[in-house]
Amino acid sequence: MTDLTDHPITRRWAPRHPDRIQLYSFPTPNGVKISIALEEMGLPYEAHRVTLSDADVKSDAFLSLNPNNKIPAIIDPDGPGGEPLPLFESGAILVYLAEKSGQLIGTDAAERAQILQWLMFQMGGVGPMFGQLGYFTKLGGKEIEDPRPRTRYINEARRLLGVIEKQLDGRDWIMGDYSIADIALAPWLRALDFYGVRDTVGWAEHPRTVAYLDRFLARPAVQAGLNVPPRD
Ligand SMILES: N[C@@H](CCC(=O)N[C@@H](CS)C(=O)NCC(=O)O)C(=O)O
Repeated sequence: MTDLTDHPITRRWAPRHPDRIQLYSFPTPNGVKISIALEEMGLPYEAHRVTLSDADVKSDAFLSLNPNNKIPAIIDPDGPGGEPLPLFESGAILVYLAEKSGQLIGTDAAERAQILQWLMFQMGGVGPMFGQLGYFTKLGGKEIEDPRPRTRYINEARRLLGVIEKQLDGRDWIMGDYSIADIALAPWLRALDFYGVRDTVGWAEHPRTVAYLDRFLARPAVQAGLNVPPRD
């Protein structure tokens, strides 16, 4: 691909500003990571609304960008070597954007490695576990009578909250200065409210985590990115 408009996704979601980073997303905890990062880094972008319905995420057009049928995904028309770069998986996109902008990924090799460590903690632990808790509590799995899946994810969410609470002792952000690890983590903490499980997981017993989420939500770039693209 030498030009953004060569990519099949542009036939369904046409760029109005082909010089900007194209974001294909929906305002879920994974989706808003990227709009928030783009806002924080001041990178020009254009957001396209890809809903979670099969007609969108499982369309041939979207699968041409992410064969794993999940938002978010991007195309940077000005990728490495000036070539367009398509990318999916929110963690990979965050690292790419941080390296492109030279922001929010630490200032030396040790900080960078530890920021990536907390980013992976979110990607492999908090996201999947909180997501399953939401599924078995509020979404499709809430009618399932067997208590074991719900109990497992409640216990795991509580345990992960305990890890975060301990890490935030004496820290404003999860590792060093504000970084892509916070942009990955905090939207998932916010989702506990949406899933209606704050009391179940003992949210109020984690005061440093409560203050951390408030600190995150008070950032203007976070507020700007939270509803991008609009839900409807
Ligand atoms: N590991 C992926 C997870 C992305 C993900 O789970 N996206 C959800 C919305 S939050 C989605 O697109 N679901 C649609 C589907 O699975 O059909 C990432 O971090 O980008």
